[in-house]
Amino acid sequence: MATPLEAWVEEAARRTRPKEVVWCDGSEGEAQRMVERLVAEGRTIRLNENTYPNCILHRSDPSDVARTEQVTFICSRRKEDAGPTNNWMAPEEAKQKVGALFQGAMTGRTMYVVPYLMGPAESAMTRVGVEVTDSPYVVVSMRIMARIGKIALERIGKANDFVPGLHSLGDLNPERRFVLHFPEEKLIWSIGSGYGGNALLGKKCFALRIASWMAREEGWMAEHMLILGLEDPSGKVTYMAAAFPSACGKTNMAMMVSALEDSGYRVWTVGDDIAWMQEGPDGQLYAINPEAGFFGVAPGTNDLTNPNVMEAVKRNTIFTNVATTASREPWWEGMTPQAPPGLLDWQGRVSAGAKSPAAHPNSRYTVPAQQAPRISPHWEDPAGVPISAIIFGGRRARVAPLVYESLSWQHGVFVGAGMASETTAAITGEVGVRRRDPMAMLPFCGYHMGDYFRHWLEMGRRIARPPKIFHVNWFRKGSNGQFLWPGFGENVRVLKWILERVNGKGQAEETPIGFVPTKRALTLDGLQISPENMEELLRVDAADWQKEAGEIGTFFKKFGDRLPPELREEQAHLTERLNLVASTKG
Ligand code: SAT
Ligand code: MN
Repeated sequence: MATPLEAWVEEAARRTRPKEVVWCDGSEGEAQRMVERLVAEGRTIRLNENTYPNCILHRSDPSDVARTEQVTFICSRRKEDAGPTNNWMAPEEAKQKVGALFQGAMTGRTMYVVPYLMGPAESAMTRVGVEVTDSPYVVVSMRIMARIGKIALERIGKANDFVPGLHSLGDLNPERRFVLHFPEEKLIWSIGSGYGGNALLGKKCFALRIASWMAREEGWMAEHMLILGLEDPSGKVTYMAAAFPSACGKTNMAMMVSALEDSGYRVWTVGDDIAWMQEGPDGQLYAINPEAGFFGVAPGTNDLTNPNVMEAVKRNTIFTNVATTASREPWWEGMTPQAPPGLLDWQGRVSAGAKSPAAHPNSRYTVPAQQAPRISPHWEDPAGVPISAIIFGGRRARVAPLVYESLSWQHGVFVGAGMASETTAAITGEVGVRRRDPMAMLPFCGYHMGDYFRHWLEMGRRIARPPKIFHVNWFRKGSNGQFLWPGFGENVRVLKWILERVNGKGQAEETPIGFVPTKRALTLDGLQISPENMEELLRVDAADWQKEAGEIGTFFKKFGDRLPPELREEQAHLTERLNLVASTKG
């Protein structure tokens, strides 16, 4: 008798007709054989063995360089369960239409079976997935991003409970590219892309879209959040989780080298992209990082913005779509002030110099988490780490101050639900347009977002000691168009204030949008910043916020009667508080 896993793999093979089926064990030898295949295929090279040992560069198809939200679907039985923010396709229609594309899609290719764990091996919060794929690049990437092979098979053996994911490169034609989620079946189908979140099915597809559905059913949370620990001078570590849209600096923040190290504030990395959280026995919210590696944006990364990752990516790293120097080292815009001579661009052509970027704006490094110099000793703790603060944020050139604290959990949910950010190169489409991105989950919530807000409110009522909720904005600009805040390691100054607020200290002024630090509350020693800039960074402009509140109200209309009434109330309260300020001033 075949096990359910064997039966599913056989069915996948019958459909896609590969020339062979290889079960991956996750070993180093296997990874080296995959790299040999990749090199033979011609789109992958080994980098300089002396300076970047065991590192490769993969050049993806030029039409396949970012996540494609327009071809990402939630295939729930009922359309309304996918909600207004997701693309929806009926499950039968999806199976027919995309099933036809899978028919014989692996002819002449090898099908790899990759069992994987999302979460530390010993954790009760950990889940199992199995991805079958015809891409060796996906296999070597999954080996870094998740815990693959034997370790996962053992866990399936016991419970026979896994999320299957069928992936094929197909013909890489964007017209025939689909990323499908069947949440009721807990099944993923992806065809036509070999890139990042489209193809590494453990990441966005499982750990966010499918997991968010499971989390609502089972009473936990699957969130697009980094996790970090902030150590204070007494040695105590306080954990925080932060949600920012793709390519807004989650990895840099999680790996931050604190500007306040000398006074005893250090940052420990737990995760850079996804948090699975559940209430612990002591009534606090506990988080695990379901991933085992970082898939970070390369451009802009350097010894100042993220020295920890610069150190981490010097070995055992996969680079995707970066440029290469004459000595076969990776390079990207912002790595060094000047482009080195003899550069090849991300497609392997002689670089056109300043005319177009040598590295693709969404080029990436894929690096094992344990190589991070400041990886937390608790990053694989089966119980997770207790979260004291949840931080929302985005890229906002205007309006949102550097930091503010919500007035309550319910108000914090409103803050998260009304979040907006300017789009980045992480997704196909226009860059720099502002879009509402609730909890940074717009592309990742696997069900109706109105129900998702309700689940957040419900969690707040259930958790005995819920974290405080904050909002940050590192990206506010002055009238000259320059960033007002230096960002990166200096962001620890904001985290320090958040820590103080968590501990019932930290000076704040109550404004209509929440608690904003007083002028003296932020530790600014050693930082060159003018008092005017500081003032502008913390300014809450009533007129700007009236407009913002109105836009949030319009956005909320999308959710119809599935919008929890609490959020409509919060929106009305914000408007009232703003009116009050305007009338007392006027
Ligand atoms: O390509 S991914 O979806 O993994 C990266 C991102 O958009 O955050
Ligand atoms: Mn992400």
